[in-house]
Amino acid sequence: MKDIRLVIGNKSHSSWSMCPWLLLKMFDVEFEEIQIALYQDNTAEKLGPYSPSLKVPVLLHKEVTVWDSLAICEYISEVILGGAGWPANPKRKANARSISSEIHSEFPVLKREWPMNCKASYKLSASDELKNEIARIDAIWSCTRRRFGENGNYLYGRFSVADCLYAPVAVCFDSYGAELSADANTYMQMLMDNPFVQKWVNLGRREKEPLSIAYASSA
Ligand SMILES: N[C@@H](CCC(=O)N[C@@H](CS)C(=O)NCC(=O)O)C(=O)O
Repeated sequence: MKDIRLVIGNKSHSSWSMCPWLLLKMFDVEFEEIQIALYQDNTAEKLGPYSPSLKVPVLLHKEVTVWDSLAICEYISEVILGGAGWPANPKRKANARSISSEIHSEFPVLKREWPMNCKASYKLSASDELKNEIARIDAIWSCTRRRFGENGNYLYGRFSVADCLYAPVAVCFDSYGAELSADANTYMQMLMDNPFVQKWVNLGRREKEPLSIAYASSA
């Protein structure tokens, strides 16, 4: 058994699982992936031994259990990467933590109306509420790139936890054809070209549809 184990859900739909998975992959950390199919009759029974919240993702490291995607990314950065998951400069780190918390806790309309589905590739219209949320994300991406992105293609130049949190958003925007500014579109395309994002999306495309989602989309 490996020292680090990450419990995730279906790659096709589990946006939160993607965040710590991408962080571990980008920093070349060896880990064991434990995948549990969501929305099945036995999902809670299978998650029970690992997850206090009965949700994914969960990180198991030696005697420590961490759940909730942002807490897991914080733990990985601090304990496994020696802090390298965040920009080193305190001002940039504070900014990166703010935009990561914002996508984690806000944007209810995006999460409800345009949920991540790696298999989806069709234009969806956006309600006015959703357009406002997309505009806010566009501003976050464009301003962060302009202010802090001088040393690379990611939000703070080199890859950070903030990019992990926004990678599932890029998948949603790409799937449903979000209308973005040129700068935000360039960042979205760059995330979609990341080899580990591509790997996640391709594996997600090959998965069987979770039952409840299959019912919902055929109703
Ligand atoms: N705030 C949590 C949300 C976790 C969450 O909602 N996970 C979903 C999959 S992406 C889940 O486990 N759903 C199963 C369920 O609700 O039964 C996080 O950031 O990790």
